[in-house]
Amino acid sequence: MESYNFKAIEKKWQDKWEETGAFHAETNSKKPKFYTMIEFPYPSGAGLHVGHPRSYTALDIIARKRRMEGYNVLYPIGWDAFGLPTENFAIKNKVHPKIVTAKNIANFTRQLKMLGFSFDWSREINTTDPSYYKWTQWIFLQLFKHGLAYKQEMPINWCTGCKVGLSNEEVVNGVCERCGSEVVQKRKSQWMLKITEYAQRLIDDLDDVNYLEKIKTQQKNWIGRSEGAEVKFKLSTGDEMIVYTTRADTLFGATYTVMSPEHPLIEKMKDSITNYDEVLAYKTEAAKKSEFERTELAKEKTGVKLEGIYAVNPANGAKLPVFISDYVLVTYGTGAIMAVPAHDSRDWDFAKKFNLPIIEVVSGGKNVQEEAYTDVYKGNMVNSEFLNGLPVKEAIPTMIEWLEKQGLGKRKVNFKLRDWVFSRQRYWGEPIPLVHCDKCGWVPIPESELPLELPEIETFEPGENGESPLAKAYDWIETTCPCCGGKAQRETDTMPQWAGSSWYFLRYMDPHNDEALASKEALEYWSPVDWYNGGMEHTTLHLLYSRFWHKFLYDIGVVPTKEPYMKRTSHGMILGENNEKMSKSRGNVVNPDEVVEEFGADAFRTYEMFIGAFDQSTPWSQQGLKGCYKFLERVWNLQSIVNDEEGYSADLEKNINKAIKKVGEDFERMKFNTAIATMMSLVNDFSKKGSVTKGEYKTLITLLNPVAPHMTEELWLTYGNGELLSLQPWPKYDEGKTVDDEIEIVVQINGKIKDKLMIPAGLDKDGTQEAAMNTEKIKGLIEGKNVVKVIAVPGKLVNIVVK
Ligand code: ANZ
Ligand code: ZN
Repeated sequence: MESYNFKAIEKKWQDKWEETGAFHAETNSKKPKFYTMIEFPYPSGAGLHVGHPRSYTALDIIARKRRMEGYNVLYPIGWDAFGLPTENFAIKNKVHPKIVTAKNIANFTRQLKMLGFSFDWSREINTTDPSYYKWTQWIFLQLFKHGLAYKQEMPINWCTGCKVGLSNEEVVNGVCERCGSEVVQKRKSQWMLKITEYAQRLIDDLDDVNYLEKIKTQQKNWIGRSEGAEVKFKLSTGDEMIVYTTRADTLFGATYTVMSPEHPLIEKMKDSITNYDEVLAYKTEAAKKSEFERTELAKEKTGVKLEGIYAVNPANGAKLPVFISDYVLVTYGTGAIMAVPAHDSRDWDFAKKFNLPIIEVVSGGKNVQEEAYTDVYKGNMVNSEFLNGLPVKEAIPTMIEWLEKQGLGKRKVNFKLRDWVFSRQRYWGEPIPLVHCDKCGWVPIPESELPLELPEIETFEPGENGESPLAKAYDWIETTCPCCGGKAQRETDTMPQWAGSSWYFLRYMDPHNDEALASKEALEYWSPVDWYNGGMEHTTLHLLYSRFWHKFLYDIGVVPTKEPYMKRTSHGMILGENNEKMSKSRGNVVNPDEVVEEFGADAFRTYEMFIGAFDQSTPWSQQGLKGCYKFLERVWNLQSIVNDEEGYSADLEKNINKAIKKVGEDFERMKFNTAIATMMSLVNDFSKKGSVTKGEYKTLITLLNPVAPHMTEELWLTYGNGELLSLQPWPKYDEGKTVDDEIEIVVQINGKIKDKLMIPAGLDKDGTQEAAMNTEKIKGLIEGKNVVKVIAVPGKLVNIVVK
């Protein structure tokens, strides 16, 4: 027997799989289909991070197991390759982003192939490839034609140093993450997508999919459905101010009102506002703050009273002061609120600071002069005329009905979700396929002109005022209007990085189609994705965006299902040895190339799955990696004790059947670490016994194949049937042979072990308790005592508490 030489083995099998097309997925095969997918990587210059293979190995295990179970499996890979890091690298090093991207992809490809994932490489896609983004642009055009894309002025985070727009993630404590300069809010005209039109359906259809519960919850919270009412307040100027409230019941407790500093009424009423200068100064300050800063709860409240005007409470005619304050956002509800300091903490803080009255309208046994009382489940209405005595939950609808009857308000549902800012003033993204004509406005280019390719330009820096680098491509910009034939200009903004990933799962189904984003046939056969794994950080962005696009495509008859993904799971992060995030600056980044060089891909894969509970963050450990390598070596070395028998031996039969069951079930539940532990313990059983039948050994290496595919294929050459192990059937077990007939339990009295006994395995709680209480020894010990409590843990122990 040769020693375990992963270097020779791994390359050999990777080539073999590729040559034989072992992992090709065939559209319309007679087998049942199984489509599983990981979030395709962004090919960064840093190469593969050890975090990537955690997700990839996990679903590779599932994909490989499904193939063995007889499914036609699609497990694809591609590149989400547009985006900022590449563009910034290109700017700094004066190379074309295309070249940077190609280089990075080559490196990622080498690394992924080195790890032996069973991807169908013939379906590889790249979002920056014009034959791909042709369809990204096509989808955008359909959105535009259906009125779901529009241009609007939006405040963006603007770095005064870099002179570029930044995403919220790039702003840290009000300064630019890269250069440290002040970040201000700047208004820019941006393309927006109306994801809000799908808000309700994006919530409702979560009932039809099998996502981790925490993912559903995060999406629902992000969409933020809120039920309340809009209420009209007359102003002394004769204008009408509409507020949004979820607590219509508290209307009698409103002691002032607040408009957001950007509220359009302010300008309209400027002649009646006697301190308009002060108001304008406040507006300017507020404009500098990001929404995050403005809504921070702990923040000291600020505001300005609009002198010279007042609002009238529609319930009791009380004259209320009107303030502007940055804690009220223009983008939510109606941009104006009725403030009830007794029952809202933000209003309470504000009232204390500005010395405004606090009127209790829900009596909950707390002093509202000292703290806002916000509980809606406890307490009854007071100081509220016709509502008095009602609990909050009844007072809300009663008040809304009253308002509706008087024509003073109406029921209203709001969502926190905002429309999707879809413009980037950047080069390395999909050009937006629209032109602007002075006569016709925004006009889509003809579909026959897609893809609209990025023009070649010299420098990729954004302009002084943050225009896209494309704004300098004059020849490209100037064009004719498809509508009237007159002069027109191309849009110079490009799409955000989220565009290409919003539909890539469809392209994998039919990646080389140039007539459609995918054929009807392929869409029918492969939809939906059966199992999709990815990071929790994508729950509210990518996962929501792609559900939105998919629903739209469903509405216009392009795709056959309402939802893109049937099942969604998520993995935890892999941290540095000392439990911190891996990062270049900390110098704790583990390089997959080095790991594979020293221990091989199989050990790397095994360790990534053994490292800890899959859904939890876990620190890397070189020691743990070595342990996994040792385990594989032991599996390999078992060859020296394999005999010729094909069946299972009597004394190991039970363990093997149990292992098949446990490993299979654990894989399905993503309990990869305990599946591997089960195989480790099986290897121990084999070693202890000193001999293994060929049948037993074959089962072990088949179970291990999805985790460590190279080594097990090599072993199969010696023990198998001459075919690829990857395409052998998944082992079956005999349920009857997976249960222990009898197991031993201990019996304690007041926590001290007093007796042991054998009971039938699987005996329930009551049965276990009864058996334990009735042994001669225990009966004698508890005789005449007062049994206060019995705790029975089936299969383990019974503790009797006596006095
Ligand atoms: C009166 C009131 C009394 C309120 C009370 C709360 C408690 P959600 O659940 O998030 O929808 N609000 C409305 N529009 C706002 C805006 N543009 N900016 C900041 N705050 C706004 O919360 C709705 C509540 O948040 C509304 O109900 C309003 O305050 C405030 F005891 O109205 B409430
Ligand atoms: Zn025109």
